Amino acid sequence: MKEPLRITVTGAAGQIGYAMLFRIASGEMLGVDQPVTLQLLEIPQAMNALDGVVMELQDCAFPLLQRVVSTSRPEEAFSGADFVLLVGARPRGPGMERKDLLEANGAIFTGQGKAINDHASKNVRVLVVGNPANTNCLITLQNARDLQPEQFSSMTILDHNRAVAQLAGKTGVHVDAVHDLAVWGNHSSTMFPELLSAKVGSTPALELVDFEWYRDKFIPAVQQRGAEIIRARGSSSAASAANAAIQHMRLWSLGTTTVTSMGTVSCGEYDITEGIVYSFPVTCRAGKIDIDTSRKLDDFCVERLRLTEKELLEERDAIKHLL
Ligand code: NAX
Repeated sequence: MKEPLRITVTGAAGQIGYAMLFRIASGEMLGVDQPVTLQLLEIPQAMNALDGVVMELQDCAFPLLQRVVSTSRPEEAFSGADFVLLVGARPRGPGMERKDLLEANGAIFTGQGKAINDHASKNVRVLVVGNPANTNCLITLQNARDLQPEQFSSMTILDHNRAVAQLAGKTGVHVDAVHDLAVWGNHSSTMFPELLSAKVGSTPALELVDFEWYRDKFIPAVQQRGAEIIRARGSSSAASAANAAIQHMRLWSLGTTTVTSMGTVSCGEYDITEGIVYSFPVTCRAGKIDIDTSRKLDDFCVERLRLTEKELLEERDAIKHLL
């Protein structure tokens, strides 16, 4: 039997948390031979709801689940953590400007970055899901001074999966046939789902779809998919987001077989400003995220890459006092 690994989930009583914890405990994230301890963080007002979630976890009698810790104290939640999923965040309230949202979340992720630095395993891997995810990730890694920036990533695999599904639907193939697609930049309406390198089977995607569909239908559909789900469901995507977070951590720790998309700190790849957290095409091996630097980009792509970079630079400017 392997030693249990400690997995921290923040916002554990929220809707993504609820869709995620049972799958992690059943082995879908780290494998069916890997015992886990769940360390769940919530704000004090949500501890009652979290107690209910813990009871349900107990009632599943999961063979891999060694222990569940539920707490509102970050130092306890991050203690010895091997994997951290930062899901809890302040939602945008009525009349709240983007700047206010950045500020409110800035305070949360500053504190959590410091607590991760001081209490988690030195080899911890941290995924930021809570929005604005890229900039929250930047704040977290900047406040975890003793850890490496490569230990932090933000989630865009949900956007990647949405793009794969749209292209597969349009070309009438199963999602398995779509390869080498990538989502670039910010997890926001400026993200750029790119098809120039994408293939359907062995055929370049842009030989199968019109450029007008790509520009005017596909890109906006992926960018606006979250809002479309809110309109239909009355609340934001939860099961697909939880699925993406589990997939992100599994690929990061166990490795990829094809290119996917993850937010990671830029070292100037594709001339993207160094130090910001930007979604790139990536592969993972031996627990490391490697940016695929081999892509050819045309003017259309470069313009889109710049647009979403500009938004991230504005976000960074708005919270620069926290870095
Ligand atoms: P919910 O509002 O259902 O749950 C959030 C939970 O976080 C709540 O239970 C709340 O009490 C808790 N929380 C708030 N502040 C906290 C803190 N300081 N420490 C610990 N817990 C705290 O939201 P949910 O639908 O679960 O979404 C969570 C976050 O994911 C949101 O920020 C959302 O915008 C973001 N998303 C990100 C996605 C991505 O692709 N990166 C997609 C899905 C999702 O929209």
